[in-house]
Amino acid sequence: MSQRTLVLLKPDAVRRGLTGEIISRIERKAGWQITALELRNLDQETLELHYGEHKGKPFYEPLVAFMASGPVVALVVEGERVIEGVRALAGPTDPIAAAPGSIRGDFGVIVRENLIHASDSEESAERELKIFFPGLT
Ligand code: D4T
Repeated sequence: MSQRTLVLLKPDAVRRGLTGEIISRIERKAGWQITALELRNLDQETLELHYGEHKGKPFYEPLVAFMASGPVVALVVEGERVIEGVRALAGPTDPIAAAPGSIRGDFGVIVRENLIHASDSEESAERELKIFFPGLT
């Protein structure tokens, strides 16, 4: 089943020069295509829309500040079971719990700076793609 997902390489990934490494892991998956890619700074409105479900939680304000602390790379990736697949490449939210071999497991230490966001369901993908790439058909 071909799907489309939103991927964000977070400011820590950009600052640390890991975007090429992470994108190449995505590109190596057979048949997946990167159909949009942009380096951009995220404004407060975009971040509130994207992370609205976490508003009110103790980690929300520091999370938004971190996500606005430098540019991110936003990508659209398309392909067979790509929503589940990019989440598997990323590993779980806590990088210490993430298995070596996953992006978070290989490069991350703290939960907030976990390098990558990837949509977690078809509904999230649809919602998030509208926020980040509203021109997409
Ligand atoms: P994202 O949404 O960035 O792909 O991450 P996850 O899907 O893996 O995890 P999430 O939505 O639960 O968390 C969003 C974002 O918040 C940061 N975070 C999370 C944090 O700083 N402290 C916390 O305790 C949690 C749970 C990390 C990812």
